[in-house]
Amino acid sequence: MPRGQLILIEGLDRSGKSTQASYLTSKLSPSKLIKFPDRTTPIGKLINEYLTNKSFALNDQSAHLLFSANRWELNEEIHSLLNQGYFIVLDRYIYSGLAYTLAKHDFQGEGVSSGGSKKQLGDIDWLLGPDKGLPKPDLTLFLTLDLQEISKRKGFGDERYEMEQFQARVKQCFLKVLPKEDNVQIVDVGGKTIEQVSEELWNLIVSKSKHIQTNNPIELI
Ligand code: Z5A
Ligand code: MG
Repeated sequence: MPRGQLILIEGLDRSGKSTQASYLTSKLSPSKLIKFPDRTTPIGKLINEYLTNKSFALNDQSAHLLFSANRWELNEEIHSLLNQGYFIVLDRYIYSGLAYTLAKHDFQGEGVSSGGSKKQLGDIDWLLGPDKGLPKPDLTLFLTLDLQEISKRKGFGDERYEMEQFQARVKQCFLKVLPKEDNVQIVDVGGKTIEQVSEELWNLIVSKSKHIQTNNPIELI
């Protein structure tokens, strides 16, 4: 039996990832939505504390490793579902891991990052190290939009990284770390309704997913 497909919805803060990831999951069958960070696991609970409580002290390297460890917590489940033929829709994954930590490397603003040495935060090999061996997405759809539009969206500003200046840095870092491959598509969602974005993403999935080699095992990072 051919394996299922691993489809990643990545993007900037408030770009509509969760809205679109649940819609796409409902259109695909059989399917499962997996969101990172998964705040329900033992490590996910620590991450939730880190994101929602700005006085929760954790150095940047440890925070980076926790986000990766959270992905490893779901590794067996992802493999098992793919082997059963499921479409898995991921809401954030390794590129969020890379971009947010890389953005801290030379960011001076308050409240985002810890003190201490930041040398490793600018080293992409170091950043990618803990994710090596995780399943590699078959298709990545990256949602981007203008920063002014992001900050107007509901809920922006509640958590640790949600400030406009830092998000500008994150945007640059995402564009730096996203592989320039045909199975990584950048979608500008600015000024589009939820329904228009859904249609665009669905069309991309339909056109790209027929080229995914589901008789081959899933590639690893
Ligand atoms: N993080 C990290 O540092 N390292 C890692 O490895 C990982 C994550 C995996 C929490 O993530 C933080 O973790 C995140 C990165 C970091 N920090 N930041 N910033 P999260 O995924 O839990 O974050 P969130 O709180 O769910 O926000 P979000 O994911 O960025 O939002 P979203 O999912 O992209 O958007 P949404 O919830 O679908 O929509 C937001 C609002 O906009 C909502 O009111 C929608 O109705 C509205 N919306 C959506 N689409 C549209 C359109 N097209 N038009 C108008 N309004 C819209
Ligand atoms: Mg979300």
